[in-house]
Amino acid sequence: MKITGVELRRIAMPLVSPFRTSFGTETARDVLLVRVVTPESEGWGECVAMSEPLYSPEYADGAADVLRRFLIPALPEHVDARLVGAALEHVKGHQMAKAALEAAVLDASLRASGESFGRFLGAERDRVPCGVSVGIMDSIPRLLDTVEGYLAEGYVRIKLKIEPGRDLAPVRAVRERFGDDVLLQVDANAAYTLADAPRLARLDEFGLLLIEQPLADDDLVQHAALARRLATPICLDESITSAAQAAAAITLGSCSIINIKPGRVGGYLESRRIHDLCRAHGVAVWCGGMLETGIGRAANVALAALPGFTLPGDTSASGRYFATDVTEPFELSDGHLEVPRGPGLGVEPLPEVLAEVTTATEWIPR
Ligand code: OSB
Ligand code: MG
Repeated sequence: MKITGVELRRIAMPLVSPFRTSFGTETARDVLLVRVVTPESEGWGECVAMSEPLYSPEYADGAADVLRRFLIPALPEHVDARLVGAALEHVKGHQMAKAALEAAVLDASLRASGESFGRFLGAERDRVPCGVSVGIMDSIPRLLDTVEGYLAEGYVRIKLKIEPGRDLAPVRAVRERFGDDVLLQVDANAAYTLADAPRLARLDEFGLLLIEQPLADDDLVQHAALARRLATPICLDESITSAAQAAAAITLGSCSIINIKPGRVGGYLESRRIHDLCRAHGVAVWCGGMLETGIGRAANVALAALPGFTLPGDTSASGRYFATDVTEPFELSDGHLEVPRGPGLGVEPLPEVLAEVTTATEWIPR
């Protein structure tokens, strides 16, 4: 497939409510979209880097820079979507930027051949069960109202963001109010240290599905030590940046569950390698989220339909994030989202919405 050029487009997407984690509060999503143009088709990729390097070292301006200067120029003139990863491998890091470019090339190529993302990846379901990630709130009554609303909408699993001091009380309150049957998990975004093990062990009594990324990104050995002291399974997010890191974490016993975010690991093909590895080792996986628009969501939902994704993901409906999505909205039905069936991602940006939210575009010819 010959690439004519690549567009980098920035869009500003206000969130329906502020999203607070242990690393900061988001009120809007500043998204970098990549559009690959070929003579036959075009393809879209969403870069999940946030505007500041607080969740990961990547950030949207940095991703645009590395795409423009190093990644787009490294694509061969005729590119096979399956070989994009290899063509970008000499550039270290920058997984989110690489993932967005690979996704756009894949989308263009699949649209040209008429195959859907899900079929290409090996999806075995036509819809996926959805969880929802609930930000840290100033008050427990507000948190309970929010959780109640999501349960009423049909979300099948609740994830509470936690941080030191805002952990035991919110979890206890949600259990007391909604009972032990609610699938409940927590996400610390690396806010604790191994010295907090006794406090984290107090979460054991709440029967959580998992605790996500309690310790720092590079603390695989300490996560293994923590895992030996907790009954609650440890799930890693930030620590898993590649299939090699996933293999190391499994070998060390750092986690028994992995959150797969395609952006964080460098793409959907690397995500599938992690899925295959985890499946072979009996490690459950689920699809994480980065507050994506419909573009990234379409691909995530396709990935989440692979057979090893045995836990509900952070693949929530469009309305969880945005009043108006850039694609036709993804809507929850009986706690599930449907996997798009059309060629490529099976969705595309709505031109009027896209124009309205665009803050900058840049065309990089080949
Ligand atoms: O740690 O999983 C995380 C959002 C942005 C950055 C990191 C995380 C999250 C979420 C939201 O938890 C997941 C989603 O609904 O997209
Ligand atoms: Mg997380």
